Amino acid sequence: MITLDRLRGTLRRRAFRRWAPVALIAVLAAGCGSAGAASTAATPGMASATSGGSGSMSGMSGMDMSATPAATSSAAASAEASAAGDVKPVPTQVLGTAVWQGMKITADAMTPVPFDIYNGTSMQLVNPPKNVSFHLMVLLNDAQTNVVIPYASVWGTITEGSKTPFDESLWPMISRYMGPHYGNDVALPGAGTYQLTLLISPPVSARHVEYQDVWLKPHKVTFTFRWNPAS
Ligand SMILES: [Cu+2]
Repeated sequence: MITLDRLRGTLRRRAFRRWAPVALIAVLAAGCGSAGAASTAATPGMASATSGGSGSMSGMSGMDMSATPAATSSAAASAEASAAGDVKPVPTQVLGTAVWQGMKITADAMTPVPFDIYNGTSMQLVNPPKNVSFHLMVLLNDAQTNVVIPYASVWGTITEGSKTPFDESLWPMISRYMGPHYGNDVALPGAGTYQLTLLISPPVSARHVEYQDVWLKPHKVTFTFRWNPAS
């Protein structure tokens, strides 16, 4: 005899199976107090990212908040790209890992995804840009407990020699299977060896006292990775 609870469980498992391979929608947790103006709703730069004033940011030219975020520039152009279904699956690939004062920093590449940006009032769908390569996900975890560390901000810069195909703030993002992370869709010009630099700005939040002496200044890490687009 099937009880209501068991039926619910079955339905839930079915839904899980159906959606598990399709990590579709990431919804932004908009803790971004500065994004009040509707016109800047798509700017991922968090107020905290600019507060460090640290010399380590000098190389990150894109800190200028007036720079056009990919979200706005790509949203319109990519609507067709997505509709055309030309987004290729990308096996999840680790681009690099590092540990900073007990914080594990992991950069992953995975299949590009559309995501919704919620600014507290309205929702804006962002489709992957044309010629998108992958969804860049940066995960910050306590290296000891593996618990996610939210409320930080992350700037990502990807270079290849003198070229800089990506230089943007990553969105604070939540998703069912990855939890809180920092991400954006990235378009690279092609196969090659690239350098990914992440500028991690400290979590801006109250902290239990075990975290009172760590992550107090922006921190930069650089990974070298090989990108081979699926053919
Ligand atoms: Cu994401």
